[in-house]
Amino acid sequence: MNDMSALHSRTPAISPPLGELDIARIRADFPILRQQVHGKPLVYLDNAASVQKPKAVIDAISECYTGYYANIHRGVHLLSERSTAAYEGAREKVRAFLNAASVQEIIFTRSTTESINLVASSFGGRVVKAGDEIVITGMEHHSNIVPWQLLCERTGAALKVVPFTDAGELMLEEYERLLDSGRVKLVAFVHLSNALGTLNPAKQMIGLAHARGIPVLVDGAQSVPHLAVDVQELDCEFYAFSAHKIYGPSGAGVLYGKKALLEAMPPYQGGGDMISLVTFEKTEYAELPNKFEAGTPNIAGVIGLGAALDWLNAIGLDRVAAYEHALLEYATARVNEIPGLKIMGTAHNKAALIAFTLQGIHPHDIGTILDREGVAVRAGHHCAQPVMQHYGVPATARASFAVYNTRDEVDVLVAALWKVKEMFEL
Ligand code: C6P
Repeated sequence: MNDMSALHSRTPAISPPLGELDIARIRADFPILRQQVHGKPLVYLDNAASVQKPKAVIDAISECYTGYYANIHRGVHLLSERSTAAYEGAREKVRAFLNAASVQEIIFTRSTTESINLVASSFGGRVVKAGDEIVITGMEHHSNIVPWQLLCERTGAALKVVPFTDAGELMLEEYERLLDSGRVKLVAFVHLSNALGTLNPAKQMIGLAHARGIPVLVDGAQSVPHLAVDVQELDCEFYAFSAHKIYGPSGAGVLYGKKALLEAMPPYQGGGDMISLVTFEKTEYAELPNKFEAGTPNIAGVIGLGAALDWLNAIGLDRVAAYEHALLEYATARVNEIPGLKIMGTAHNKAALIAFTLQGIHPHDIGTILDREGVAVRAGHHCAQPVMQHYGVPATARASFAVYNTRDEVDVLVAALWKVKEMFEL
């Protein structure tokens, strides 16, 4: 596609040594960043909620709709063939990105949320019975809590929760103790916490579950834009993420699942494109991955996700991770200069974000004043209310980073935080 050839022709220019990225060049790919808000240059630090989109992604979506859009898997006409090829091409890009063994293991959904609900409903509905247990952690997003609670309500199973320390690290001895009950049917945990920034030891946790024959789902919503993920190396049974957090559009998501498990699972939803034969007596389901993709999917969104992965691959996730790590260290040191500022989540292994409170000032006031300075952060419970309950706070403010953020922007954030303090001390 044209946008991709344009991207690849730019690629050689984005190749300084590891960790040294040409951020000005990367920022130039994001039209939305070139604006002022309230008369100040936009400093977008709400990337964990949703990240901005590079022009390559916007162009890929626009080209789909202007050049070759049609429904997929159905038509014998040229546009349908082209749309199908682009959509299935994106599936291969996701497979390669995760290093999955087969495209049959890549299911397109609407989001991380839908991917987890799919597993809870289809896998959970078949495997989980009264008296069984599901293990999650205390730092989950609501998307990785509520689907399991619904499953437990339906089946009579129980939800068990791995606690975490005040630093925001999981208590792994408690995790092992919970796994040892002999009743656990599935473990589901977040790879990178959206409320703390903790990077959990996924490989170790999966190994501990597998040693007891327990399958594992990993919520990768926050991790995929910040670190390279290899599902074969991790050996997890399921891995879920959303396109909109990895420079792609909203409304498209991914569920990776091991083929043998997906084959044994019943469909999640019924409808067009997920069958091989329908009669009123009996319906036969389509092969993977179509069995789990009922109805017309988000065709242009999935194609946009493919373009996002091309864009990110052209930079290289190792270099993204090294750059963002240095940026996070700088930001952590700078915000720690502010008296009364407390960071929630000081785990040894962290990435991508800083969640904090400022003594005596509500996080919503922090967010509102920062906005007047051009700085976009999220203030609230971040859909992780149990994390707020752990620290006894209703909310935190959260600055979350993407590869286009700079030290200068961190300096603007810090200056704006001093302003917040001044306003409240008057
Ligand atoms: N977190 C945040 O501001 P969806 O909405 O399905 O794309 O992603 C849900 C989700 C699941 N797991 C984790 C760890 C997440 O961070 C999120 C989304 C956003 O932190 C919006 S609440």
